[in-house]
This record gives sequence, C-alpha cells and structure tokens, in this order.
Amino acid sequence: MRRESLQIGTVFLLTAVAASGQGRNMTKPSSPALVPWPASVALSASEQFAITKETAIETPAGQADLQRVAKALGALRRPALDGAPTIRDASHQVAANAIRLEISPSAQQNSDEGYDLTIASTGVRIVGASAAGVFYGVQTLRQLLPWSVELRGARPHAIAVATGHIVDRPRFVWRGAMLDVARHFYGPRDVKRYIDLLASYKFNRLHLHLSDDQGWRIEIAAWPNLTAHGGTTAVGGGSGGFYTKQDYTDLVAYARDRFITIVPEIDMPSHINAALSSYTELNCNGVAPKLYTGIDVGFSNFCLEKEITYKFIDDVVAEISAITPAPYFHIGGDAVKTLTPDQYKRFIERVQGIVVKHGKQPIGWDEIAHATLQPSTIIQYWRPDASITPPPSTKLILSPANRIYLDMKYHEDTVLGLNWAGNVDVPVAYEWNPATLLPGVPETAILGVEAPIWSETLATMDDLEYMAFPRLAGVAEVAWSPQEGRQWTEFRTRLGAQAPRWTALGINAYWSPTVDWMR
Ligand code: TNX
Repeated sequence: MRRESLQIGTVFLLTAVAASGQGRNMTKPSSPALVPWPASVALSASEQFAITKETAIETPAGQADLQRVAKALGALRRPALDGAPTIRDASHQVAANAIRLEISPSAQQNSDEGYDLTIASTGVRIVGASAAGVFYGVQTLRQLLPWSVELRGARPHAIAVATGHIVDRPRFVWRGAMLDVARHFYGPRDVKRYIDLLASYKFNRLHLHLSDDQGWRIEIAAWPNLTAHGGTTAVGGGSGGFYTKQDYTDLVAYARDRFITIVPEIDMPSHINAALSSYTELNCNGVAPKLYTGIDVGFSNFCLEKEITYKFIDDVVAEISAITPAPYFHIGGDAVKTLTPDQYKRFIERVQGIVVKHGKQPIGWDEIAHATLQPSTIIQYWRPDASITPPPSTKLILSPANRIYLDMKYHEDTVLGLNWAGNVDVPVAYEWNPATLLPGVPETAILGVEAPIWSETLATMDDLEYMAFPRLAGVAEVAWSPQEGRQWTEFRTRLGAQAPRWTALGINAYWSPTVDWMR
C-alpha cells in the first residue's frame, strides 16, 4: 500500500500493530480507513480507548443541535453495547471515560464546519467550530469504530479506538448530491435513507429535482392539478407519486438534523411537460399535451408569451420558498432545444428576478450563463464540452457529467444507467481536481462539487444504491479532502475497507473490480 503521498500536508503516524511475539520489523502498519480523508491525522494503534457501557456522552447544556448529535452518537454504539448511554451536561471539567462534544471557535481553521478530534486512553473529545463540525467529528469517530457498529440489533463486542488527534475541515462549502425524483419517484423513506448515507460521508447539500416532463413531485396549493394529474406517472408508465408539503417539510427537518440543506429545483423553461399536461391555460395553443413516460429531453417549453406562465412560476416559487429554509432555488434552465437564444435569455432573466423577489439565490444549469446573471446567481456546470466564461464574481458548482454523473454506466456491460457522457468507472469519478477542471475558473470561484443521479433507468432504491456506491464515496473525498496527496492507488484501499460497513447497512453496492474490497 502506498501512503507516502498522503503524508504530504498531513501528519500521519503509522504505529505498528504489535501482534504478540512479533518484532519491530515484522509489524504491519495500520491505517484508518477514513473516507473522506481528513486534513491532518495522527493516530497510534499502540494505545487505545475502550468504549464501554459506562462511557458517558457529555454535551454543554442548552445546545439542542449538540444534544441531537449526542443522541445519534449514542445510537451508534448500541449494537455493541446494549442500552442507552448516559448523556450528561458537560459543565464540569473533562471527566474520565467520556466522549465530550463541544463547540469552540478554536476549531475554526477558516471553516465553520471544521473539527478537532482527540482520542486519549481516558476519553474522547470532539470540538467543532459549529454543531456541524461536531457532527463531522462524530462521523470520523464512527469510521474509527469497528464496522460491526453498523449492524442492527445487539451483537456485544468490545469497541476500542486508536488514540491520537485529527484536525479537519472541508475543502469546499458545497458538497452535494442531486436526486432526480421526477423520472422515477422516490418516497420519503428512500430519500431519508439517502440522506443518512450522504451525511456519513460529510455531504451537506441534497438537491431535489422536483419536476420534469415525466412528473411533478411537490404539492402546490394554488395549482392542485400539478400533483393530482402531473404526479401520477413516471418513466415507463409507473404510478408516480409526490410529496405533500408536510412530507417535504419533514424531509427538510430530517436533513437539517444531519446538517444537510435541501435545495429544491423546478426545471424550466423546458422539462415542463407534466405541468403543461396539468393545465391547458399554460399552453400557447390552449391544448394540454398527454403525460409523457419516455426519456427524451428538450421537447417541451413553457409558453413564453403568456403572462399566466409568469404568474404560475411566481406561485410555485413562492410556495416552495415558503417551506424551504435554505437560501437557494434552482430554476433548471438546461437542455432547451426549440427556443431562440434571445427568448431563452429573456426568460431566464425574468425568472431570476422572481426568485430574487422571493428572497432566494437562483441556481441554474450552465446554459444560464448565456443570460445576464445577478451577482448572487450560481451556475451549476454539467456539460463536459461547455465552454463557459462566468463573470468574475459568479460562483460555480461543479457536476461534470463525464466524472460524477452517477447515472452513467460504470462500463459498457452495466445494465442500469445511460452513457451519453461516457462510461464512468470508479477511478474516473475520483481522479480529478475541481480547481483545474475549467480553464479560467480558479478554486476561489468554485463553491463546491455535486454528484447528480438522474433516474430515467433507475426505478428502485436498490438501483440508486448500485449506481451511487462506490462512486459517491469518491466524490465525498473530492469535495472534502485536500487535493495534495490524493491518489487513486491509495484511495482504493480505504474505499475497499468500506465494504463490511456497506454490507452491514444493506447497501446494494457495485463491487467494482477496480477496488480492493475487504470482505
Ligand atoms: C442531462 S443534466 C440532463 C437530464 C438528464 C441527464 C441524464 C441536465 C441538466 N440535463 O435531463 O436526466 O442528462 O444523464
């Protein structure tokens, strides 16, 4: 295993695991299988902290966010140590045999998601720059615990953790995943499971593609037929589905508790057949098209000349914005095939104004760069061949289709998925540097990275998991870890060590032969 390169910029003490009777030069280095790799790691396997039934979890009183993190941590050690741990107020000095969670600006290091994790033989201390930082420290600790903590049901065994110190912070503030719930609908249970998996790899954004030609997936009170009719089907003619406002609000809260921000998207002016089919008055010719269950793109458009189109958009943006605490609203804007450039530009500029009026920051796929953008508008880059020169202050989210579209096939024999951007095997999704992807777009202009999963060919959670795992873990590292020292040949070993965890969690992963799976 090659580890040299990762030691650049990190302090990594490989301490021998002293198997009984073995001399110094017969010992084997142990390295923690952390994904994403932290900014700085110094661990020693020669001394350990044992988590027992008596180990308490301590948090300062009155911090609801931290109490939730403490509960989640408590649940994590459950399979090994039956019964709930004591969660107690940490107003006193650091106690022995405790895992203490706290917030302090000292863990900041230029990121309010940073944390400092210290494991001593007497206890653990996680100091975050914010509750999110503490949460990420807990996710790191989770990966240092034996994989069997991921099992459900009590299976008593010892939990021992190597002692040491990890100082960590993310490279990018936007570490996203996108789920297309329009081509096939995924209910709240599936979305929550995806949120759980994302959170464990330190993602902090989930972009929901809530409408497309094949389905409208969110209740809008002023336009009830959108879901009553527009939500009733899916690609291939399935029965579709939609989120009530309550479902959506619950998802937002569930995600927030895991430090993930939900970003809603209503794709326009194309990808809008489900809405056109639901309301005759939205069509230029006054005739509603049939619901669509195929997988073509770019054939439907809003009627740009009718004022009711903008009234409709205003209502939709207003209602979704009212139940979205995040400051973002994604307007799509991709794959428009039948409008003139000028029609497109004027439409995007007008809709941008509507989003800003409702207090949100617009986001759009990279085609929106052809319009005059407001300073707060974010461009989401996706087309591998697009050459875009964004205005100097404009921020970008990078979703290069030929790298991190998780609906692309792994190789030519992959049954699921599409391949219009090529086959994307696991190393392809990992081996790239956001800072050098686009000429003229420096790291400072990049908000972060987001991995979309389009669902034309993906009908079930098993399908989604098969396409997301293992690539999603690679994307997590692209978005979180320092570029310096990132190398596939080393990563594949840490990635391979995730296998027993994924199996314990019941993840339907694709066991790519490019990875050394630990089984
Ligand atoms: C392109 S990505 C699209 C989607 C498709 C996807 C399939 C983007 C902004 N538009 O409508 O679902 O390809 O990979």
